[in-house]
Amino acid sequence: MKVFFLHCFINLLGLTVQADQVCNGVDLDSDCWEEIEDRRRGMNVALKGKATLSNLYGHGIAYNAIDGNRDGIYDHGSCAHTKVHLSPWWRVDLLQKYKVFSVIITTEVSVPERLDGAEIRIGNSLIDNGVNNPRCDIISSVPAGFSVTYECNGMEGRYVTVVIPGRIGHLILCEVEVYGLPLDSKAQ
Ligand SMILES: [Ca+2]
Repeated sequence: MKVFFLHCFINLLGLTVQADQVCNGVDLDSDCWEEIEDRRRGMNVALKGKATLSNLYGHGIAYNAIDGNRDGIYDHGSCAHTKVHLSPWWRVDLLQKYKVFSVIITTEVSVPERLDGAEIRIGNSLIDNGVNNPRCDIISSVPAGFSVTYECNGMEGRYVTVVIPGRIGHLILCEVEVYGLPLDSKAQ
């Protein structure tokens, strides 16, 4: 047991917070450690994706949410922004299927409540722009300018869609990070 724990600790230097989140209260000999190893190898795969949104407001192009910059001030040019309409959505095409462990959302600083009730959808379908793919989580509330992690527990898919279902409004996303591993690498 001691050797196993030491092995995990060495591999996770600098990532102990992440380890605590995953394995808190879980026996050290459980599958939990395998999950941590998966997370350690996961990268922000959204950076290499192609983003799109339901329609464009101002200079808030879809790419701004995957430009690697969490700046939450819209005028700085790093947030994606739709016009006001029913069920606005934003989507990133990861270009291949991934096992997604988590999604980190950074909201805009002045009107973060506009994101309340948004849903994170992950899957392989583009029907209805991917808004009906399996749901990872609902964004209940993100403090202004904060980045919040949503655990997706290895959901599989090529497309990650954020949608505000059934509400008329703007959708503003300053950064969407998707941490996962290509499905092909999991099979090796
Ligand atoms: Ca950004």
